[in-house]
Order: sequence, then structure tokens, then C-alpha cells
Amino acid sequence: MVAHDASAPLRALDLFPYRLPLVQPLVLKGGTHTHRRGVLVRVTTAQGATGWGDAPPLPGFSPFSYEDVLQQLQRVPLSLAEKPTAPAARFALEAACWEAATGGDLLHNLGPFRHPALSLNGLLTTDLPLAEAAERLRAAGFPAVKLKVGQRPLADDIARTRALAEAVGPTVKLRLDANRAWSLEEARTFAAAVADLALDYLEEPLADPAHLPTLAAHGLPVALDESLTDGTVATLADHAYARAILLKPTLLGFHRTRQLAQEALDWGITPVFSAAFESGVGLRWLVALAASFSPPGTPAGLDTYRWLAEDVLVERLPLGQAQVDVAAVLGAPFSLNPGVLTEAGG
Ligand code: OSB
Ligand code: MG
Repeated sequence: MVAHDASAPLRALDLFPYRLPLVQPLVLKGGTHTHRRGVLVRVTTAQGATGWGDAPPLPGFSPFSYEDVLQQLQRVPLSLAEKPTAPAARFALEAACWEAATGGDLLHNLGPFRHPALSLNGLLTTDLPLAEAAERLRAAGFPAVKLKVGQRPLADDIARTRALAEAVGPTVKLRLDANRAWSLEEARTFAAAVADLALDYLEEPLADPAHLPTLAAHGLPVALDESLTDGTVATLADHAYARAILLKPTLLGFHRTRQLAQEALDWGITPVFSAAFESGVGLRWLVALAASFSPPGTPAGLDTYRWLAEDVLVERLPLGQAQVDVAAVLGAPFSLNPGVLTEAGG
């Protein structure tokens, strides 16, 4: 990987806090959300080059609040001698500096690949009728779908997973995410009941991730997500049993994400880029990262944009479909929507 020279002082660092309405209430571990708050970061180098980043900490998943992130970014000196600690703030600042250093080509030296197109896994929300939602995603051509499990009785999750497999057919990859809901016993019961379905992977099945290797040894393809963002996993050396790792740059930081992505490729673990309901400015970075590090044919977890009723960009990114044209997203018009920008602290 090419190290990024962020040692040169900036001419300017400007912050643009925003608040975006969602199309429908978003129910997550941390509660129910009707809006998404974050801070856009614009850096300007001494030579006049600019770069943009997005810092939207996700409540319930980020240990840092919106206020923490804003305050940390306000304190970053132009010398960049002190870096923020909140991953969302690091994602925004590091990515913005990267862009300023690339001369406008986000993909330049970013990772080993340069895919012209990406596919996405369609996201099934828990509050929609499953058959209806699955049929919609299948018809839209998503090559993979992701279902949340672990929030209902185990028998319901088994029935829903089997119904989903039936609804989307054998050519669509099934991804599941239990967000650490189960005991080893429950996870084994679930695994046995869906053993014939050829899951792409199951994210974070266990309340106690120490038993993940045991599950993997029994043939369940497991993927890591929370284990990366909460610091349980420092290096992948002891986690080569994992089929995939989910990479959420907003919860990891930009350079940490790149480092883990490269490490995963080195270990033969699939890195899957995953969104945390970022604005268009953050999603354009997620597209750039996925285009640079996803093994060919790996759908990315970026089907979150449709939750935003409004974006920070006046013209929305071309990012609502199962297939993404990378150049179209990265080259999209970039002008900010003043209607969603708020006063610092507002
Ligand atoms: O658990 O993977 C999760 C979004 C926000 C918070 C947590 C998660 C998610 C996603 C993102 O599922 C979408 C995806 O990975 O497909
Ligand atoms: Mg997950």
C-alpha cells in the first residue's frame, strides 16, 4: 500500500454539519431514527487542492456522539499534528486528505483493483413483509440479499431464512446478520436447520465471539463485523476461519479500513464494504473503496442510500440500483444542498 503523505499543513479545514430526513423511521440497535446527522469535512492544501469527507457517527454503533465528532473535528489543527480519535471523524478527515493528494482521482493508488462496476446486496428491513420485500429485490436484479436475524424466536428466523431462499431462488446469494444475538447452542441449531441453503455468510452470530472458530469449524460460513469495530479483533492472523469481514469505514476510519481490507485479501478472507447510512459524500468514498478492494464479483453492502429522503448533494448519486457504475458515482456533479446544512452544533 502506498502511504499517504498527510504531513504537509493545510491551508483550510472547513466543516459543514448537516441533518438529513429519512424516508421512513430507521429501527436500529440504538433506537429509532427519523434523521441522520453528520459533518462534512473539506480540506484545502497549501497548493489549493481540495478534498471532501463525511463524518456521520451511527447512534448505537458509534461510541462517539454527533457532538463528540463535531467537537473533535473543530479542534483539528491545520498542521494535522493531532488527529481525532472518533472513527467517523478519522474517516472524513483521512479520506478528504487522500482526495486532496490524488489530484481528483479517488481511485489512484487506493487499492489493488479498479473495478468499473460494482454490484450490491439488497437490504431487507425487518419491518416489511418478507415475501414482498424479497420479490422486490429479486426483480431489481440484486445478486445478493441481506436479512437481519436474531431479533425474533429462532424458529421464526429459520422459517424466514428458508422462505427468503425460496423467494429469491438459487442464483441469489444469501447473507444473514445476527448482530451477536445468539448463544453457541442457538447458532448451532440455526446452522443445522439451514445447512442445505449454501449461505454466502452469517455475520456475527454469537453474543460471545470467542466461539466463532467452533462454529466455523462445523461448516458455518461466518463473517466479522462488530468484532472489528469494537476492537475485539486487532489483526486477522487469528481469524482466518472467517469467510468474510464487513468493513464499515464510518466505524473504523479510512486508513484502518484500507489496512484491514488488504490484510483480508492477504489471508484469503473476503472484504465486504458496508454502509452505515452515510450521506452521498460518504457513499462516494465507500464506492471508491469497494471498487479498489472487493474481490471480483463480490457484492458490496451499500444499499442504504434509499433511506435518505434528502442528500447533502443537490443531485443525488446514481446509486439506487443493484449495479453501480463506479465512474458515474465518482464523477457525479458535486454541489451542496444548502437546505440540509445546519449551524455548527445545531
Ligand atoms: O449490522 O451490518 C450491520 C448498517 C448499519 C448498522 C449495522 C449494520 C448495517 C448494515 C449495512 O447492514 C448494509 C450492509 O452491510 O449491507
Ligand atoms: Mg453487521
